[in-house]
Amino acid sequence: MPDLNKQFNRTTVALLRGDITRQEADAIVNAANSGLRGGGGVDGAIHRAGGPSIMQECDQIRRMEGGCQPGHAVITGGGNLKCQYVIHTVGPKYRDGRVDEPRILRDAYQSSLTLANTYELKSIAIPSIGTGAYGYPLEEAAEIALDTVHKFCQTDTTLSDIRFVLFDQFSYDAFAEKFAKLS
Ligand code: AR6
Repeated sequence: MPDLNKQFNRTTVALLRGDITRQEADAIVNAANSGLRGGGGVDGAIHRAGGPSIMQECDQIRRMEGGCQPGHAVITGGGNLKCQYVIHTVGPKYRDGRVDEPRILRDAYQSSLTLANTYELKSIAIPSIGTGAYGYPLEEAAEIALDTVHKFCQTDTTLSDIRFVLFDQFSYDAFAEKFAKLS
């Protein structure tokens, strides 16, 4: 299946299928929990592949700031990963779509991108936040993810390479369908 990409302003946005822990980028984004305590899914994979230094930094952030609220983002080093940083963000736990889930999901992407910009990063790889253990319906989540990134690219950003790394075919297809409609 081909990687898809489009140019939005000065940023190339790409979709690819794969394991985000294998990506070379300035930063990869983690779909974490508010306690920054690790878990399953992409979070588990990142801590396993990245080694213990990432959790040590998460422990420190928890002690200093109490963790990371849904919709917010924090940054650590990349440990053994092929990235300098991991940006940890927290999506909403999906209930019925009426308790602020869309805004929180949008904020999770926006906070991650803003943090990348603050660190003057050029490349970032992002998974589908919230659509695994947290249960966000995939099509709606894909639309929010891509719309947030699309709008972000209209701002003055240091990011020239934003990659969505989708783990499974369902996620890739859902993102690809929404991506085709963006211009
Ligand atoms: N690379 C890219 N995407 C992945 C990978 C990977 N290696 N592994 C899984 N995914 P989830 P959430 C996809 O559950 O819904 C954790 O326990 C996965 O197929 O990782 O935000 C945290 O600690 C799905 O499409 O994140 C939290 O407690 C997407 O990543 C909670 O889960 C998101 O699934 C967060 O849940």
